Amino acid sequence: VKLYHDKRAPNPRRVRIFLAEKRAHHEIDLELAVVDIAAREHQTEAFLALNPLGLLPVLELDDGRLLRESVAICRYLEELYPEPCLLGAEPYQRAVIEQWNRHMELELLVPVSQTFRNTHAFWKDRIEQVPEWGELSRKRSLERLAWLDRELADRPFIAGDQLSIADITALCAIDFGRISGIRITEDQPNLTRWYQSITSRPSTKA
Ligand SMILES: N[C@@H](CCC(=O)N[C@@H](CS)C(=O)NCC(=O)O)C(=O)O
Repeated sequence: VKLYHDKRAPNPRRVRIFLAEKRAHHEIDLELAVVDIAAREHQTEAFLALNPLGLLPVLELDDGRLLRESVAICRYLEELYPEPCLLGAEPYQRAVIEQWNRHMELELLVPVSQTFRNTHAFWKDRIEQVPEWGELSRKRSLERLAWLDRELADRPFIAGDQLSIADITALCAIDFGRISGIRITEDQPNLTRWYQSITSRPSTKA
């Protein structure tokens, strides 16, 4: 089994952290293969044969079957390797985790990524940028960090009492914000406490 990833991109990192949490409990035979976005390796014919969208991550099974979309890959890993449970153990908990993971994707990772794509020089000759949309997305990202700080006042993790995929998505989004100057601020104690607790986990170095 092979996971195609890029070392700096947030979506592949979500899967690497998820996998590292699983590897603390299970032997998992999985090889990492770098596809460097900066070097445009994701636009080569060889990679487009794996994913015509040219997006990472992609999981390739030993029999050649392919899976893309971070959450689909994580779901597959969760089914094969149930410990620790990161997608929820019973119906309500599974739904709540899905809810929070979608919030972290749509309310945080999307605006953070849109800020980077539309304001950063890295994308200048790669995509058509709309700087105004980038600035609106920056504003949205900062508003969402303030909202998340309020949400975390009454619980240790984003979807409740236990680590879940929602924490992994949030961490990858927040760390990815740095390149665009989007950061947790000093007046966000709950988010700061959550961030310190999450980053103390060895998996987050993945
Ligand atoms: N929803 C997809 C998003 C995949 C995605 O946007 N990947 C980015 C890296 S974080 C990518 O490959 N970007 C290359 C590009 O936009 O050219 C997932 O979760 O897998």
